[in-house]
Amino acid sequence: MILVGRYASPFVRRVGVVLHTLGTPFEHKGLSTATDLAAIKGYNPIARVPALMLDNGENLMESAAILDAVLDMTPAQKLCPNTGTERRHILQHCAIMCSGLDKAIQYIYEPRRRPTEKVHQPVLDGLAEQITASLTMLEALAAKNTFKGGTQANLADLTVAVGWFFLHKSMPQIADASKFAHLVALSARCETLPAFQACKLEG
Ligand SMILES: N[C@@H](CCC(=O)N[C@@H](CS)C(=O)NCC(=O)O)C(=O)O
Repeated sequence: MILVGRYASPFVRRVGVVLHTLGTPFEHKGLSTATDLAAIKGYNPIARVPALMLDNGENLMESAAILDAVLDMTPAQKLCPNTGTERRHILQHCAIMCSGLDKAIQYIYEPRRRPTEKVHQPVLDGLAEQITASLTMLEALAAKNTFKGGTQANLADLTVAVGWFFLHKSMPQIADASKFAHLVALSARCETLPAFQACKLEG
């Protein structure tokens, strides 16, 4: 298997962390959407990461669909049950984090991809509000001890920990540690795990 994309992307990192947690062997190609677009298109013509090339040459895209396939190929996995209420909750918690992350990526791209005079502050403010809503929902869940993290981590714990780490690093004014204490604690319980250490952010 080949995982394509830099761990600076939380979507790539959550796939890398899951692969390491499961003990699935893979090669990591840390290609950047900023500098390696042609190479990335060889794996995903839509030029987005993560992409995962399976050993049979099939290319997968979108972290949720990639992880669904990876878990399906790992029958003994304990990160997410195959059916039932717990599965629904885990996938919803991943969705809350990934929705916030989608908005965070837009927040980062907005000023980079437009001339300065075309950056519209109300758009950025709206995105910041959506990112905050995602974090507020997750903090409330974390306060109820939803995310065990550490060696008991499930797919949602791993995703939320990866997401928080990215958001706090890239936009601390929104992902303010003083407002999201339970997410900070979850992150601390996860970042020391070997799977997280194996997927350190580049640069
Ligand atoms: N929903 C996607 C989001 C992936 C995503 O936003 N990837 C970014 C890097 S963090 C990317 O490829 N950006 C390039 C682009 O969308 O043009 C997933 O879960 O995989």
